[in-house]
Amino acid sequence: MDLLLLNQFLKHHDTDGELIEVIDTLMIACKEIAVQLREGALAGVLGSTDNTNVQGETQKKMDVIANDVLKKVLHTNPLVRGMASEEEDDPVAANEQGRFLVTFDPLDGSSNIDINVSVGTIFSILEAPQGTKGCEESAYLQSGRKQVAAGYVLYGPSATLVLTTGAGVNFFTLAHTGDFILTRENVQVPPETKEFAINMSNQRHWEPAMQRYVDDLLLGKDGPRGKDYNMRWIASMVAEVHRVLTRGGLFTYPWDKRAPNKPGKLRLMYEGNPMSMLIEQAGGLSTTCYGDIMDVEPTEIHQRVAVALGSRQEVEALQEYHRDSADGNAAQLNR
Ligand code: P6P
Repeated sequence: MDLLLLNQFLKHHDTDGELIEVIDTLMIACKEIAVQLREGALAGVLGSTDNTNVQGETQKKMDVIANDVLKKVLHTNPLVRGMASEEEDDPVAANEQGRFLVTFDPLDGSSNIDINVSVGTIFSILEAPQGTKGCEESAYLQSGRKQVAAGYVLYGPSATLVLTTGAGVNFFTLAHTGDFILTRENVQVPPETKEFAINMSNQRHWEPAMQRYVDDLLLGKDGPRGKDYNMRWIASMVAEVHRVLTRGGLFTYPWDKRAPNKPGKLRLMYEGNPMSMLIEQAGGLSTTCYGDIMDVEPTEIHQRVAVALGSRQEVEALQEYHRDSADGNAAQLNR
């Protein structure tokens, strides 16, 4: 594989020039976030603030720093009309004539920062509808099928950009030179897996179909699935999805009865949709358990969604358990 810089790769693949400019701007912000994270305790960026965000979650110092960096840097690009962030109650207007809208989770998995476990910035890029303003929620309420690009920067042992512009998924590793360099091209999710990721402590809250599905995984080769499975749970969606893209697997955060009126915990616009575009572009599936996530028509910017994504054959098996199940629940609201 040629040593290709991000910009060279995108131009070589005839990516829309203005889209490349927005991706470049996002990477300026992510490189700054990576620097702050690397400094960690030395820069005094660990720990929490006294604030809670619109999600009702305590904001980590790095949540606020990452959000501020992304807002500041994206404002400098006239192509950005506005942005919606997990850390902002309302969308933020940037440049009135901008062509694009950007949604992001500035630092997914931030509960892991203080224990030095991988976190990441997840982003989704949409075209701004004619005549809308960057501060109008309605401008962002587009299904995942309308995304023109999606990706994340995983801040792990290496900082890695995983990106799709609708023509496959590619990995770019951040070099000491400050360049993102192509390190994996046209990534494909293996169709089969023996690895699943779910927070088992919620087992008693799941709908029966999910309980039956996981019970059968745990029966291993003696059960109906006929093979032994391994389990992972990092509590950082961006790290779980990276594992799934890298070696296959199934990641799920399903609906549960702790919040029966919410379809799930994860957010559609800046977690579910961008991750679903990546997974589908890499040959996997991404579902609410009752329908494709990217077919969900959003009604509010911070709405939540049940998520089950990864290796095609495993997601199809999970869907079978739900198809057979008569006991519906809030998750079915997002068929
Ligand atoms: P729990 C992180 O807060 C996050 O939004 C995802 O990145 C992660 O998969 C999930 O929540 C973890 O949730 O309930 O296991 O802490």
